[in-house]
Amino acid sequence: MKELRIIGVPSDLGQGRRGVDMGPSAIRYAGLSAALERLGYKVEDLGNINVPTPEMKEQNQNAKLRYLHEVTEVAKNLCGMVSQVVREGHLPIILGGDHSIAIGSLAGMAQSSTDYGVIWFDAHGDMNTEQTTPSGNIHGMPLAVSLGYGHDQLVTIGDLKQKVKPENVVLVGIRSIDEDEARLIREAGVRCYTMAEIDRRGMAQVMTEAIEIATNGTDGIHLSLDLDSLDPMFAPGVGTPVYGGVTYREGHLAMEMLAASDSLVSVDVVEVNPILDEHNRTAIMAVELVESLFGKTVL
Ligand code: Z70
Ligand code: MN
Ligand code: MN
Ligand code: MN
Repeated sequence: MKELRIIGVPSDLGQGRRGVDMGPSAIRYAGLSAALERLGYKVEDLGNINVPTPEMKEQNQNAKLRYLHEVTEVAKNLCGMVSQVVREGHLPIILGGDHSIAIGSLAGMAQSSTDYGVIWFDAHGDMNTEQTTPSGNIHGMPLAVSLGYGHDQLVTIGDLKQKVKPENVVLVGIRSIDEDEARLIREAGVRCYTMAEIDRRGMAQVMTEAIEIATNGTDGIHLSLDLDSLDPMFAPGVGTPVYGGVTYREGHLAMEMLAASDSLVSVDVVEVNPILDEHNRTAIMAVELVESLFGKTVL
């Protein structure tokens, strides 16, 4: 059983709305470490990465890549920390923060010499570039960046330009894609399981295929878990809720199947926004999903 290392990344630089920087606190307060220890893991919390405060920064930002410089610095720091954790033989649990932090997670994993696939659990594709983004928010771009598409400063973090092979990447839970973003998803050749396909074929079949794709020829799976993948009924505390999402049980089933596959090498838990939440339920939901991911069962 690998030891677990928690890394907090209190960043809201990748998106427009403040509050998601408090995500790591909210998830810790919901009892993450204790829950994992109850499952028998040795857990060490490495604390938070230093993230600049937007109010300290000049307003004169690139409108298509807001806070590019700051997002880059955070990603570089996280990259170093993640690769060190993995080289020491431990499994990193990275707490966001907005989804832009996954740029650093995947760069760190790529540096660690683990060959991995990615399951990107999200309402959104996160496959925008500065050419296609409607918002300029970098949290809409991290999967594109990790596949080598986007601003040079972002794609060159860490050693390799392409952090993961597209044939080992799957999107799950998708129901909101921008027009020009759709083209890149098709061109890049990543498998996209929309909510419509989950409705039709069921989460069990979708996850069987997703795990197969992400493990094919790799050493394991990085799960990038955006809490807005869930229906807002179960996870209201997110910046961009989208109706028609993954249900409570579908979410747990997906995590339970990942646990059973025994292939997890790293995980991000992102986009929990305590300001928009109700009594911390989204952070509690995040902890419950992580418990299933690390093997919690009823009996
Ligand atoms: C939109 C954009 C997004 C997460 C929202 C939204 C992207 N496609 N990603 N929430 N996690 O602005 O690029
Ligand atoms: Mn996302
Ligand atoms: Mn490698
Ligand atoms: Mn999302």
